[in-house]
Amino acid sequence: MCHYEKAITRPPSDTFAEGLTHGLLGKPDVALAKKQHEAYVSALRRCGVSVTVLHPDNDHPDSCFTEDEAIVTDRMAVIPSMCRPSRQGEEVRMRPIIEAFYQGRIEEIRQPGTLEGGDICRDGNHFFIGISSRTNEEGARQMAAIAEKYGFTYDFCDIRGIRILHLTTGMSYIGNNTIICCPDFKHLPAYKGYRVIVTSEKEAYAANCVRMNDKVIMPAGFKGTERKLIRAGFDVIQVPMSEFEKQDGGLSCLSLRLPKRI
Ligand code: CIR
Repeated sequence: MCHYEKAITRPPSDTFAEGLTHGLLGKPDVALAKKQHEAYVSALRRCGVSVTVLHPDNDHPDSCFTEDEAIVTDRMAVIPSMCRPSRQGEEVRMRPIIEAFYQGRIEEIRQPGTLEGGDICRDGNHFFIGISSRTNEEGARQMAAIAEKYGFTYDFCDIRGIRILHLTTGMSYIGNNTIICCPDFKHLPAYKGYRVIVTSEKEAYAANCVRMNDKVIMPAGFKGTERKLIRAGFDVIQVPMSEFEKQDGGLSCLSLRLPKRI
């Protein structure tokens, strides 16, 4: 499991409630979202990570979901090609921040490819590349070629037809050869050889969590999943996520996590 040293986050802006959402959970409370974001940053710091907190971006209501704005590894970073018009431009603002860390080792996904960072999950040397309503086949192919160029392996995970936004909405790699996923993802062929923890349908939201050094950060309020993680030997920290869930965002979506040795 790689060690993480830094994370990049951006708090929700005053326009947060205008972001994209399926809308079934109601309007988010922006003030509460800002508080929950502070708790999230504290949780990352508790894991020994130095956290950069960027200025909120009122022009992009979904810009607190920084995971979608870049793919960062120990070898290179990839600037994605955002699919939805209201999110286009977020990756442009993130680029110089990433460039400061990667000094030239930057690749990009080009149109007609689309790819959002939330469709990328990584286990060390191996990428799971989601093909979804946001990441098209061309974007996924470009990402696979970049992965190979830097010595990574990959599997495609086609989640079209499953009503889940991004790959990481429904799965996380949490170290110790273990994947946690929602019931809809439990038969993905790419999971062969992994230990798989499946959440209940009711707790599907908790399949999005983050392994940060020796801890797993998960959303608060999912008792069954918490028990499963503890039983599997993980040390769990919980963070309230209700206002981000209303905007279809999971816990991993709120940060870019930079491994040591970049
Ligand atoms: C969107 O629909 O783009 C945002 N409201 C939520 C993005 C969540 N990001 C993620 O799953 N990686």
